[in-house]
Amino acid sequence: MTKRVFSGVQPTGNIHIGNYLGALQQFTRLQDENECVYCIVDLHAITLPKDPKELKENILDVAALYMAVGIDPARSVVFVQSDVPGHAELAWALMCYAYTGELSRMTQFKDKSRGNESAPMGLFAYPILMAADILLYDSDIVPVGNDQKQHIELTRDIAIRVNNKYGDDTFVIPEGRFLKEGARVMALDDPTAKMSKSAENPLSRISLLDDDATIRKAIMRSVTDSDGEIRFDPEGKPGISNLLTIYSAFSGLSQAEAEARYKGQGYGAFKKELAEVVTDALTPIRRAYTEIRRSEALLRVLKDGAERANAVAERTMRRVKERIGLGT
Ligand code: ATP
Ligand code: LTN
Repeated sequence: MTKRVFSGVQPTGNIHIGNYLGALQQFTRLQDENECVYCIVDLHAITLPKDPKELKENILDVAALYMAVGIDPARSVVFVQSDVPGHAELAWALMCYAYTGELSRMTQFKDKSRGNESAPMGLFAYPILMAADILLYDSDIVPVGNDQKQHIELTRDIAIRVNNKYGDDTFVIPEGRFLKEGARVMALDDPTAKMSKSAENPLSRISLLDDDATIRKAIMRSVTDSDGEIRFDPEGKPGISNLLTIYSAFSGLSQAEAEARYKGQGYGAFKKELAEVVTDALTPIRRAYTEIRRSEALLRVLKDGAERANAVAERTMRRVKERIGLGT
């Protein structure tokens, strides 16, 4: 039986190789054997302040990037979250079954709100909207980076809770799909923090659309250590281990093979070759992106995607409302 895959990326700019290796790369691979639905989650993006013009552009940027990395709109549904009303509608219903206690344990909320009393309610409720995204499409598999593990667990808990109350066929219980390598790419300027779109220092990440010179600069300046040995040891040598992970993800060599190849060599030589592997991999993506982003077909893809997504979402909403007893 074909399975339903669902995932989303926020249109918040600076899509980086962490997003690519943790999530996007899986999206394309999963298309071959599954029915995939890939969303640009703009409702999630407004949990933190956004400039309206920039947000509109970023939505189209992510759509074009989806296709540039190989998501095929003829096979997969590609759409924008706010074009399908079911997301917000189901999120409200789920909010009535989620506990404030479990939400206040979400580490992403704690990191992003830092105890600030004027943190937006939407930032707190963010994981419930994510649960609604997933459950709306009866999704079986959710490919994401490691940082989303807690949100996937919460989604499962809420779905099971609702099923216990209203019947086991109310929601499909989804599973997260995490990669072994690349599921958590660390920042180049601080290998103890995850690579992030929102970090201030642009050299902390490699964005998919960076030019070759910028990529080289970020890699050459990346923080390592002073013992000079190329060895995979995430605890003791987080910088070098992160670079080895990136190398192995882009070169196709295993981590052990990459380590063996550079054993005894200096960091400088390794970084240079890493930059080459990364720029070689990103050049075709950047080229495809530029073409697709300019093309008029992009908006058509999103309109068609929203219609297909909406058909599934409406069916689920009818079922959920019926079970809960909502509506006329
Ligand atoms: P920010 O870093 O600003 O919090 P983000 O990149 O985490 O943003 P999303 O756009 O929602 O936010 O992430 C899209 C996908 O990329 C998710 O599946 C997420 O798990 C994955 N991802 C994000 N950062 C990394 C990373 N450093 N390593 C691996 N996967 C990542
Ligand atoms: N919270 C996710 C983005 C996201 C998502 C989803 C991922 C929103 N809705 C549904 C998978 C399924 C993040 O990566 N920050």
